[in-house]
Amino acid sequence: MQTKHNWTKEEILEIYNRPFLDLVYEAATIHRANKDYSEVQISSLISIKTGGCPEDCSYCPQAARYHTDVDVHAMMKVDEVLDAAKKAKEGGASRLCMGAAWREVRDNRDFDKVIDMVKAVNEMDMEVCCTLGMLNADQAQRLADAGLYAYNHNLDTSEEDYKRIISTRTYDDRLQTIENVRKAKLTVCSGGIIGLGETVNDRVSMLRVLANMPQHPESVPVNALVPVKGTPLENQPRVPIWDMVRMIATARIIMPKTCVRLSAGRTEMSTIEQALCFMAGANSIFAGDKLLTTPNPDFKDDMAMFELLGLTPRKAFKNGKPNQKAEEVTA
Ligand code: SAM
Ligand code: DTB
Ligand code: SF4
Repeated sequence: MQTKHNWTKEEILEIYNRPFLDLVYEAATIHRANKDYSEVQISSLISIKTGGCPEDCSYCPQAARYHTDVDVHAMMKVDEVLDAAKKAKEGGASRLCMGAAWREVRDNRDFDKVIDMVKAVNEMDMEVCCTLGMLNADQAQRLADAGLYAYNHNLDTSEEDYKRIISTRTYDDRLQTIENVRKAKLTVCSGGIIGLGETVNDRVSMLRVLANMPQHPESVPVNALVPVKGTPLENQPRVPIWDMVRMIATARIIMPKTCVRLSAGRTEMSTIEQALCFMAGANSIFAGDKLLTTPNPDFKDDMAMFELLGLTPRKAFKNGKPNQKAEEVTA
């Protein structure tokens, strides 16, 4: 299937606003054209450096300027990360995503440590993902050389709405890092959050930026805001499940080969609600009892859900390693 990269806002808005069941039916039909539609990719998150971040992302419990209950933690040791990776693998995860509360990567001893972590987890035959903030081209290449599989860098919201949510960096900064990640031939994981007080137009605008990239991100996380006490968005109401399903279905239709990740917010969702998300084309999740700092359903419950819904965890490196592939990774 050819992917399209010249979507207009009107086209995406028309899809997003379709009658709910028509939208889900169309997304499910596209999803089912993929022979592996019942496979779900499982990633486990680990916060290798927690809290104390200089940025002002208004949703984030790790921003130093907000007074949240998050305990600041210095960099974890390589051995601790390996223990967590082992536990995640045993629980069924094929990918480990290491997150750091950094604005950007600096070329210092902490980055050297991350490189060691990437090498060691890669040797365990797990896909390794990092989310460390902004990267330059050399840093992206160093991560790729160490065996990194994917880099997560979310757009979070629309360009128009960005300043309301984050003022300490620009949309262009975000796009530049994604370009650096692409140049190093890493796979791209980039998506956003709904429930920030954005409009439908903002959601569509963000999806359009993702879908019009020269190559679609291999993974698009759709997060529902987890409102955290002490952050400016602590009183935001819970995102309606209908909006979550609409976002997932729209992403599935406009980026048919991408892994669409049902990300933060699952603890507030019933199994039936999650089933609707999988029906609408979600084919990856974060599993493990914690996201970065907030709770997530535990492995046991997720495996019971997989059993009930007839889903299977996807094996690591199903599409080869990023530096070996000639063409776009398929979901
Ligand atoms: N500091 C790096 C950065 O900002 O790219 C990496 C870590 S940051 C915590 C990764 C992503 O987590 C953010 O881009 C945002 O999408 C998501 N996130 C953070 N707080 C969240 C919340 N309260 N609810 C939902 N998603 C959240
Ligand atoms: C993504 O899109 N969601 C994950 C991961 N990428 C790094 C993070 C969600 C964080 C939710 C808030 C927390 O646990 O701190
Ligand atoms: Fe820092 Fe990332 Fe949180 Fe923003 S989202 S405050 S950059 S950890």
